[in-house]
Amino acid sequence: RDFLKTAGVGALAAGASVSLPARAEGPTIKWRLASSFPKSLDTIYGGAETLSRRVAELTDGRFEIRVFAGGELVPAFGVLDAVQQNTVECGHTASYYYYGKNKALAAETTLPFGLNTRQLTSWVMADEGMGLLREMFAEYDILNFPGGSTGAQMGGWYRREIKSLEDLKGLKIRIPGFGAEIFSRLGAVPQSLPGGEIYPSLERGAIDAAEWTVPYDDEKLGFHKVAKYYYYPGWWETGTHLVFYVNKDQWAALPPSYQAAFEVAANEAHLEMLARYDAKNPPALQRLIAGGAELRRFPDDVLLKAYETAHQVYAEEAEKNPVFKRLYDSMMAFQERSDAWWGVAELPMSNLRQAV
Ligand code: PYR
Repeated sequence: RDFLKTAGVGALAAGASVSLPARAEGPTIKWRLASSFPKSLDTIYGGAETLSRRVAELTDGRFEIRVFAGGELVPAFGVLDAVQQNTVECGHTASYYYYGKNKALAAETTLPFGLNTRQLTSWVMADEGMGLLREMFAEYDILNFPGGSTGAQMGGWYRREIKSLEDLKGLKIRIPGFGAEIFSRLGAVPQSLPGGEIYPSLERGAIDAAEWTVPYDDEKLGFHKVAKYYYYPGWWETGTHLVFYVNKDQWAALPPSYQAAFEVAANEAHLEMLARYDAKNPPALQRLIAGGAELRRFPDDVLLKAYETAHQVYAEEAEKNPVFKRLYDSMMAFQERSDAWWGVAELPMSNLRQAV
């Protein structure tokens, strides 16, 4: 931007004449956005702030989106209902919080052992993902937009060490979406809690373990103070996507240039969130380990059984849920093509760098 300012001054100084076209006046529009996330998590909650700031900048302040944290306007897991019912015009959330309504919604966020973040973004933006997702969300009178990504997540914090599948029996763990269903089939007792409510439950022993996202957030939430073992890989969150929801009628009432501003700002928020996490996670993980967190890989029997169970769950769901089947088949076909390419270029390259 400084460069543009300087270039502008130079052009004027050189005597170029600049005539600005008259700006079309747009209406003043004020929206409220209900987030599922707590304000303390600047990166994930910040996705909505970026959207709001950029939309305002792109419309000369005429389109204002006020952001409310999880629980402020509506419950953290009430965002889909609130946008569908037009209680708020838009929201920022993770669709797998609505797993109970339709498991297909969870596929928009992430699937255990599924696509990584880049693959999921590519499926959504450059393959058939967006078209299929828009069809699904039309049933809720909602339009979905990319809302950021955490990248691959960690496997969470455990008070007790998980040495084998046996150790999952009866384990009370906070975990959302398909991950919760798989953990339950492995003998654990999953709990559904919004981000802002996890720490107090773990601290008072109401749960034995909790997963949220990645080291930068996990450190902020303080899980390391009450559970020592930090597990990887987070096989149920291979590239978690957040999402902006917009009520269909509210969207239709926007001038096209405001719609374009919203789309541009959502895309920027999507990219920016992942870039921030990728920059902030490495030092956060180092700090956590230096502070006493014990990093552990899930045992092989857990990973193998979880993989097998995930595919059983998908097969059962695809059998009875045509919306899920369409999304799942498309994602799996994409994953097969994409993995073949990653196996040639990205993976060997990063393996080589780590090995030398
Ligand atoms: C979670 O709720 O677990 C997320 O990763 C956002």
